[in-house]
Amino acid sequence: MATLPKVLLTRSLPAAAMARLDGIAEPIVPDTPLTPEALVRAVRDADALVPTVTDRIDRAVIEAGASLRVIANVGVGYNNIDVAEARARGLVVTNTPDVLSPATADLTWALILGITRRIGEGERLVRAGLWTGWALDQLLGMELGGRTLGIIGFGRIGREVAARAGAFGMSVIHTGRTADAMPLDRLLALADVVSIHVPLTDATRHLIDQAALARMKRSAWLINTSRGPVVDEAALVWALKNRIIAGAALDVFEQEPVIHPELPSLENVMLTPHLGSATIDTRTAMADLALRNVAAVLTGGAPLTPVPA
Ligand code: 8YV
Repeated sequence: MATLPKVLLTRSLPAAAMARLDGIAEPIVPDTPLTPEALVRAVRDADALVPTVTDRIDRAVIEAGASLRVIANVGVGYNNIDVAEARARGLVVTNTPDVLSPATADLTWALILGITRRIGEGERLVRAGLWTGWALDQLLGMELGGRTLGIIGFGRIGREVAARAGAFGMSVIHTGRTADAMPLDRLLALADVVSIHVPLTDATRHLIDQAALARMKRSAWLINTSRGPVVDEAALVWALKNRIIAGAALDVFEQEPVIHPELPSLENVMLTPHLGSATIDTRTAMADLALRNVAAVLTGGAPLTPVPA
C-alpha cells in the first residue's frame, strides 16, 4: 500500500474533524506542545502543517518543511505565519473565516456588558467576602441603550458584533471602506464603546496608542477581541490609571500569555484568556474547516478558504 502524506498537527483536534483525513493522510500529533526548535525538526517529513495562533510559522519552519504543500491555520487571524515566505515557496496558506464570527461577536458582547456593568469588580467583591449588602450607589455602571458603539474594522466579525447592537439599543458607527464608514479619529471621539476587529498587520500594530486613547471620551470603554499588539498595552495602562478612558476589556494581549504587570491590579479593566472562539461548536468547526482545507489540497483540489492575496 502506498504511504499516505503526513499531516503535522501542533495540537490534537476534535475526533469529528480528524475524520476528514481518513484514507487521505496520516496525522502526526506530538504528545506535548512543540518548542520552536522541535517544530523545525518535526516539520521535515510533513506534507501539510496545521498550526494554531500560538505557533510561529516563520522562515525557519517553512524552509525546514521542504515537502510541505499546505499550511492550514486553525484560526482566522494568520499573523503567526510568514505568508509571503510560504507563498514564495509555492505553499497554500489557509485560515478559518466565518465559522468563528458568531462566537467571537458573542464574547465581544459579554465583555461590553461585563465591563460597562462592572461584573468583574462585583464578582471580586463577593468572592473576597467583602460585600456588606445592597446599596443604592454601589458599583453603578453605564447603560448601553441610546449610546454609540464604534467598531474599528468592519469585516466579518465587526459586522457580526454590529448585528447584535440593536438588541441593546445602541447605534453603530464604524471605520472601513464602505460609503458609511468614518475616519478612526472621528469614531474615537464619538463612540461610548470602542470595539476592535482588525487583523494584526504592520499597519494596525499599536493602532490604539496614547494619542488614540486621548481622543476617546473620558467616559468611554475600549474592548479588544482581535490581537493584543493592535493596542499599545503600556499606553492603555497609562490611560486606565489616569482615567483618560473609563475602562477596558481585553481578551488578547501583546505578549500572550504574559500580561502587562500593572493590568491585573487595575479595577477598571476586565481580562479574559483569548476566549473569542472558545465554544465547543466553533472550535470543532474551525478544526473541521482547517482539515477540509488540508484534504482538498492533498487530493489535488482547490483550498476552500485560502488567505487573501
Ligand atoms: C483562536 C483567534 O482561538 O481565529 C483566531 O484568529 O484568535 C481565535 O479564534 C486562535 O487563533 C486559534 O489559533
